[in-house]
Formats: sequence, C-alpha cells, structure tokens
Amino acid sequence: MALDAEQGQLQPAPESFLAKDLVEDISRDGIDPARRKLLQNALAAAAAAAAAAASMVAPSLMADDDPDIVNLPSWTRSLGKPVVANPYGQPSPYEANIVRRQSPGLTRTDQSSVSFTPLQNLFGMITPSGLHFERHHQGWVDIDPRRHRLMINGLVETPLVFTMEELLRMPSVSRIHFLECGANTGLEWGNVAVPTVQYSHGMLSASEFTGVPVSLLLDRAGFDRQRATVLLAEGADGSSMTRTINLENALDDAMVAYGQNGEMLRPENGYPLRLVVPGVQGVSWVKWLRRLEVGDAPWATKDEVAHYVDLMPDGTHRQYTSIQEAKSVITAPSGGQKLLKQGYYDITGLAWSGRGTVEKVEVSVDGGRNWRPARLEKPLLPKALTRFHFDWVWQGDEVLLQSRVTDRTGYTQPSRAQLIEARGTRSIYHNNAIQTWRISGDGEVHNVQLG
Ligand SMILES: Nc1nc2c(c(=O)[nH]1)N[C@H]1C(S)=C(S)[C@@H](COP(=O)(O)O)O[C@H]1N2
Ligand SMILES: [Mo]
Repeated sequence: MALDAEQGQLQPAPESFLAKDLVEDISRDGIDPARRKLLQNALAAAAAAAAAAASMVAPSLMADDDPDIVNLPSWTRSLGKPVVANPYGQPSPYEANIVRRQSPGLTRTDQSSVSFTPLQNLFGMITPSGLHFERHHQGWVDIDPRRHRLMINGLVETPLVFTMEELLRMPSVSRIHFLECGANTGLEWGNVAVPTVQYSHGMLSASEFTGVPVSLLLDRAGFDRQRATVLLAEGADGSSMTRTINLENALDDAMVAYGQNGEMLRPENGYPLRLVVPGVQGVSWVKWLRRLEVGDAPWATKDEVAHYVDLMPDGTHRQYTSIQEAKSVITAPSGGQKLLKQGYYDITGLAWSGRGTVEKVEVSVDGGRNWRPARLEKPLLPKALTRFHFDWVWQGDEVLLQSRVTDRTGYTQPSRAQLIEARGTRSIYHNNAIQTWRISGDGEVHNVQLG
C-alpha cells in the first residue's frame, strides 16, 4: 500500500533530515558568515531600539566590525538593473532559503505528498502564493483553462456547464481565508516527530481568494431546496478527489475560486478553479474543480470513509469531519531557531478558527502556569489567520513558550492532555492542541511535549 502523506505519522523523520533542518533554520538567512554577522547586528540593533522604546535596559550592541559602514557598498556606487530584468518579480536572492520544504521519507512518491509553508519566516496574515503549502494526492497538473469546464448537476432543474470565461464574467467576491489540511500537526499525536514549525504546522496558509459564490451557481441551476442537503465536489486531476460538502457550508460562504492574492490561482493550488470552503479542512477544498453535484445523502467516497477518518478512544471511527477548530502557534521564536542575545523579543504567531473570528490569544512563558494576553493585529476576519504579538525580555533562563486561542464562540484551544483525553492518541487528523517550544539556556529552541 502506498503510504499516504497524511497518514505518515508512523514513519519517523530520518536523522539526516533533523540535522539538516536544524542547521538551515537556526538562522534566518542561511548564507555566508559575513552576511549572517551583518544580519545579527541588524537584528540586535533592532532589538536594542525596541528595548529602548520600551524603556528597558538594552545591551549595548554596535555593528563594530561592519566594513560597509566605512566603505560605500557597490550598490551605492553603480547603476542599478533595468526595469524589465524581472518581468515577474522574484524575492531577493538573500531570501533564497525561505522556501516550501518537503519532509524526506514522509511519502514514497513526490506526487502523493506535501510541501510545507515556512511559517517561521513569514509576517502578517497572508501567505505569498509561491509559499502556499501543497498537498497533492496524485501530483499537480497544468490545466489549459480553455479546455476546463465546471458542471453543476444532480438535484437541479437545469444542469449547467460553465466555461472559465463564463465564470470570470459572473458577479464575484474576494475574501481572505485560511486553508489548513486536516492532517496539519498530525505528526504530533505521538512523540515529537519534527523539529520546526514549518513541519509541525506548515500545512497552513492563507490567501485572498476571488471567485463566484456557490450559492449563486446553485440558484442559477435551480437546486431542489426541499431535498438537497449535500454537494459532491469533484476534481479534474487523476486522484479521483471527491468530497461531500454540507449544503449549509456551501450556501453560507463557499465559492468556486479562480483568484488567489490578486492573480489567477497557481497551478499547484488548483488553477484554473478550486473550491473554497472557509473553516473546513483542506481536503474539501477540491482543486482543479470540474463538477458540483447536488444530492440528498453523503456519497461515502474513499476520501471520507476510508481516509480522513479519526480513530477514537472507544475504537469507533469518526467520519465526515469538517470544521477546523480554533488553534494557534508561536511561529517565532520556534523550533530550530536560536535566540542570539538576551533582551527584547517580539514573540509572534498565528491564531485561527474554522468557526469564525478569534476573540483572544494568550501567551505563557512558563509552560501554561501563567497566561497573559497577546496583542492581536487588525483586521480580525472570520476564518482567516490572526497575527499576534507578545513583548518579552529573555533573561537567559530556560523557558516553555506556549500560545492558546479562544474564538468568538467561547471555545478555547485545548492542552495536549485535554485533547488526548477526548480523542486518544490514534488519530491523524484535527490535532489543535497547544504547542510548546522549549528555549534552553543557550538560546536554542526545541519542539517539546508537556504532560
Ligand atoms: N483535486 C484535488 N483536490 C485537492 C487535493 C488533491 O490532491 N486533488 N488535495 C486536497 C488536500 S488533502 C488539501 S489539504 C488541499 C491542499 O490545497 P493546496 O495544495 O492548495 O495547499 O487541497 C485538497 N484538494
Ligand atoms: Mo489535506
């Protein structure tokens, strides 16, 4: 049996991968030592400025050995590159280390696999499209949009087939939402399996999606309001990806999206059309969407009956799971990074809830004994990512860093012990437990599990 990427928890990450990752992620740049030193100085200077602003005693840190302060750098003394050098803009070559990564050994093929978003290096609430995580069951495809169709059939008066051109001419909406694979953090059900937040939480991304509300398409087709309870969503790739979607979710805020962060979807994320079902686990966001069928009973497809089920403590299987419950994680400092100096740090991370808007995030630096409120970045959007910050001074002691979110329904993210009490340890999906990072005396940050 081919190993499913989302059931890969039984396969431990190989040693080489752990070592490699620690080296690569221990500093943000991962390039030549002179440049690293420069960055460290810059970071330290920023930290000193922030500390001074907060009227704290800051260590005196100067860029004392920086040659560029004395000799003007080449970019100040030369003609720059012309406008057309980069017709489609790319990140600076100094950011070449900030990439999606695959976990070697997690899957047998690179087609049924995952690439993880480098959450530790990102800011704000939007994931750059080129860093959006990927999860394919049978590889990604380059679809010719002129040959792509969307069919609406089943319990409708008039089955419809749309071209992309027709969809692009319909009334559209743009909304920011997170997309999280149900298996995100699935590797953490057992022992600590991965060193960095990229691998523990990186099947999470957020974009501004643009498309046509599903409700509008169903209205056009004249769906049977008496009988309809579910939709079947079907993709055009070779994975036979089909998922039953609750009509309630579909009519509320689902859309067939062609836009991602202001441009057409990237091929890896479903170009030219994907289903967006805000708050619902990633597998239901069917990519390369070609059909929506209206029905009155779930279809019991392979990806909802055999896969994507949770084994509960009493031995039963939980099927047709849907909503991603409230969850948060500190993205910096996080596993594999290293605190270079004592002093001020902006502890930052992400919080989200598939049930709506984040109400509050709290941070603990003592493994959950004491909690203090984090500052939330605006806007607070439903079923989107919320960026939080927590001002903190590291005094060189050992620290257990945690965050926990409460959403507007009043639900609070569980501790690992609480989650295991309710769900046991034999699940793969829907692990939304509080994450712990341990900072040791030398500043290294490691993934640990408490209790
Ligand atoms: N057609 C199709 N849709 C799909 C998949 C797929 O393999 N084929 N993978 C699903 C899974 S499991 C997830 S988590 C999300 C991932 O979306 P992304 O690759 O854009 O991050 O797409 C979902 N939609
Ligand atoms: Mo997924």
